[in-house]
Parts: sequence; C-alpha cells; structure tokens
Amino acid sequence: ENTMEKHNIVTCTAPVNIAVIKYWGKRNEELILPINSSLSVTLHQDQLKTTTTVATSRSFQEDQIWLNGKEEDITHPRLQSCLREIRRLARKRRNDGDSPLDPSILSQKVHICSVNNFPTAAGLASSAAGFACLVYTLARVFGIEGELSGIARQGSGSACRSMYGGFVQWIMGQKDDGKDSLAQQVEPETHWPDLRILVLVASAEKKSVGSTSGMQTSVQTSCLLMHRAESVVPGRMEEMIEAVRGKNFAAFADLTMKDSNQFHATCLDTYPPIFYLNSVSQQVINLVHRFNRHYGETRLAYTFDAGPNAVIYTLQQHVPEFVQAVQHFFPPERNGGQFIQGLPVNQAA
Ligand code: 2P0
Repeated sequence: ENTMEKHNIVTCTAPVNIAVIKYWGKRNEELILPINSSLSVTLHQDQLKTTTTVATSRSFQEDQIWLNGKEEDITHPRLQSCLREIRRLARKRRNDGDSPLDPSILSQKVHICSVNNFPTAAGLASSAAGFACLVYTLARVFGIEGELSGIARQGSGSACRSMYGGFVQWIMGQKDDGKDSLAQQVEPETHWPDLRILVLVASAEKKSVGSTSGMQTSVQTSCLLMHRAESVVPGRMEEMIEAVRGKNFAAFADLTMKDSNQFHATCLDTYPPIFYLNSVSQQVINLVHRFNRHYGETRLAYTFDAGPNAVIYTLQQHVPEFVQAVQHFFPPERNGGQFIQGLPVNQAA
C-alpha cells in the first residue's frame, strides 16, 4: 500500500495505562524528564482508549487538530514538540535514502482527529493514551519505525508508558538531553492473564489541580517528594519488577497501595497542599483494607492518580466478591452518580 495516494491517512488506537509506581515531578519541564522512574500496566486495546486519525494532503493549508470533535490549538508547545520530532526523523530517513514513502509528504500539512471512549474530564489518564496514540499514528503516516516512547514522553510524561502493552517501566535516565529517559516493556500483556483492573468513579468532575502544575508545586515545596524520588522509588522499582515477574499478587498489591499513599502524602506535603482524594476515596481505601483483613490475605489493591477515582487491581477469581462488597457499602440509592466498570486487562488472546 506504499503508493502516494493511498498512504496518507492512518487510524490507530492506544490504551490508557495505570501506574503502580507513580511518576510525580520533573527535573526538566521542556523535555519532560522525571525525577523518578515509574511502572504501569497498560489496559487492553478494547478498554479505555484513544482513537486517532491523521491525514496529510497537498491541499491542507495548515496543521490542525480536533479533540473529541472540537478544534484545539495546534501551537500548543507539547503538540509542536511531537510534530517536530516526527518530521525530523522522517527527514532523516529520507536523507538516508531508506524511506518507503512519497517524499512530498514531508512538505504536506497534517489534520489530526482524536477521540476518547471515556470521559476526558474524569481524570482517567487521557493525556497518556492521547499523546501515545498521536505519536504512533504520526509515525505510521511518516513511515517511521523503532523507538518512539522518547517522543511520546515529550507530549506527556505518562504517555511514553502507553507505547507498550503489558507491564511497562519508564526509566528516568541520567542524561540532560533525555535520550535515555524511555519506556521499556517489563513483561508482555499475556504474562498475567488473571489480573483485573476495576475503575470506581467517585466523581466525573474535572480535577482541581492539573498534574503538570501540581507536580511543579510539589517539586518546589515538598521535601518528602525529594526523599521519595531519591531513597524510596529506586528500591520499589526493583521489588515491583520482581513481584510482576513472579506474579506475586500480594507483593504487587502491597507495593501498589503504599506507593499510591506516598504519592498522595507528597501532595499533602506540597505547600499549599493538594487534595486529590475525597471522602469516597477514603471509604474505598478502608473497604479494601477491611476486605483484605477479612480474607487474611491481600486480594485487592487500590491506587489513585490526580483525582478521587479509585482504580482497583485484583485477580479474576476475586472480582465477584469485591463487586458485592462495593454494592453493599455503596448502594446506588445513596450515591446517585456513581457507577462501576469491570475491565479485564492482559486478556490472553
Ligand atoms: C502516573 N500521574 O504515574 C502519575 C500518577 C498522575 C499521578 O503521570 O506533565 O499527565 O504531562 O508529564 O503525564 C500524570 O502526569 O503529566 C501522571 P505531564 P502527566 O501516572
């Protein structure tokens, strides 16, 4: 299909990822270089995802982008970083003489359409799936292969982890130019077929403090954050990788909960403090610990990002009991707006 008329429209999808060792804080704002490594699980392709279509044409007058049907500002610096880096790689490939594409595509403008199949405002990692999908789709249009997580990272830090399926680490790297700050697959999506993710939506409202500005304030004001980045996360990354490799759910779950709690503790240690959890989040935390205590083993883990919605990790065989417990403690009559979604992850093909 590498003829010039056919090859200039591509549609791809990218799923959301949910971190179990959290990214919070940058050492370089422009390149999006983090102060600690992180680790996440990428959801299945047909769950929470972004779908992006990119077209190029000689008749397009300028680059343009539409998000969920509404035109957005293409001059946004992070969008520009991604477009610039992709075009730079495409030009390099053409100059090296190994591009299969019509070279005139490099002088054409792009039109980008991106839609999420989940509420963008609910704070469910929309920028991660969004920028991962944008970069991957642009790369296909411009005939680029290979390592792309370094470009997705420049759109949104967490986006670099959605470039791979399964269990993914974002290695913080040491270099000032960011060339070694990349995502890497730890285990593929087939590794742990029984693992499940459930999303409990406590509020679909837009979050109070955005991640980008929240982590800036944390870096400037929280000494707990620096302690975490330097003295806690490096050891946790090793333990988490070992728990994932050995499919040790109790170890995986305990680390996940502790890391979520420490992330929210650094938010509280930020000055002025940032509150992402609400009273429903706290009730979910208590429910999970009571549930685990009742069964005498760790069967559930909660984790919370920059908002009050709980993400629960569990194994397939425990989903029915957990859903029952949620329905018992959060009856629909009492909590009108809430709903619960069960999401299989890492489904074996
Ligand atoms: C994470 N979060 O590891 C952490 C946990 C939120 C809490 O990555 O400024 O949207 O675009 O790099 O990636 C959210 O941060 O921030 C995030 P930018 P991003 O998933």
